[in-house]
Amino acid sequence: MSQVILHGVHFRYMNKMRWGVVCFGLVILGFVLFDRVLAPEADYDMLAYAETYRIEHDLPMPPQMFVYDGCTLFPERMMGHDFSTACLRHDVAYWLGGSDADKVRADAVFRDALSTSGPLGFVFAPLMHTAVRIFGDTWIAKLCNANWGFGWN
Ligand SMILES: [Ca+2]
Repeated sequence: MSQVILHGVHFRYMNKMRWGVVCFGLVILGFVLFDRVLAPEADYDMLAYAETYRIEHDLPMPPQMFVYDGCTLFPERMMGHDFSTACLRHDVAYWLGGSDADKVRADAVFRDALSTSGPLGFVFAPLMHTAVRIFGDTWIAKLCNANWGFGWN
């Protein structure tokens, strides 16, 4: 008898877990869609900057054109901070891609730029740096076409 009850409790728990996973997935999907709708478009100056960056770093031209989507899954401006310059440079580096060491460097440059972006830079810099270190080369970034080396997707 107790085994049946335990089994029932276990079953209900698993059912809730499954719903939790589905809801979490929907929240992430909604967040991604919301971010994609608000994403800015790459203007001529951004494309020129990307090309200059590529030439300066002596990197090959990826087959896909550069696309700037703002700070991926994060606002470009908030609480007196403007992250757009840091995010643009970071996006260009991600568009071009390269080795793991190149990614570590690109993420470090991003962190340093964020840390001087405003009074709370010391909070945002480690937060966003950790996010790009962990998710920058995963399916989540790929879902946004913002993964490491996305010009080569
Ligand atoms: Ca981005």
